[in-house]
Amino acid sequence: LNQKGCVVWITGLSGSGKSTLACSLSRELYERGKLSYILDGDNLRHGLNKDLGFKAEDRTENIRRVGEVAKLFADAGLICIASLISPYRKDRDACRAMLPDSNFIEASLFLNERDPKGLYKLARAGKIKGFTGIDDPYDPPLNCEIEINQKDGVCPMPSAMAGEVVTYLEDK
Ligand code: GGZ
Repeated sequence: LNQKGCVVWITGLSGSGKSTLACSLSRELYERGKLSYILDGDNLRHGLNKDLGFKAEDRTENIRRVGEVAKLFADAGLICIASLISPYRKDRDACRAMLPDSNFIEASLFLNERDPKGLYKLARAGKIKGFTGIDDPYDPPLNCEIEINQKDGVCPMPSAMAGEVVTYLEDK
């Protein structure tokens, strides 16, 4: 393999576009001959993490497990793309600490709130309790490697967001 393993950890609120970025990034990497694998929070909750809910301890365990699996993929030489809300800074930092410095790249997504699944509406109506960003906390990263924000109030295209990450990885 002509690549070094690492973990690209995408954090952000529900609906911020984490899965979209993960897919687009994986495609861009494939086009450059780089092997990646996506660990998506929402998907893993159907299998590996199906015993976990959204209490603080469960979220922490969710992040810990995904961090461990991501480390295995990185050890195997893949670019592992983890996309989870991962709301607590201490949990993300614990995953960072599992890897050698520079092999953990944290990308924070801050796009204007979208609500494709209508979850915010339900949370605001009190029909989902403990929803991140409504009545459960989100600690934004303090100094992450990559920050993706709206530009002039416009969401960047998925390929442009992925491009920012690819550029970072190429520069490294
Ligand atoms: C946050 C929730 C909740 C609560 C269900 N809080 O946008 P989605 O719908 O498709 O993806 C979200 C997913 C979050 O899973 P993660 O494993 O990424 O979360 S964490 O990192 O916090 O462990 C959302 C849905 O689950 N969802 N209930 N209460 N998101």
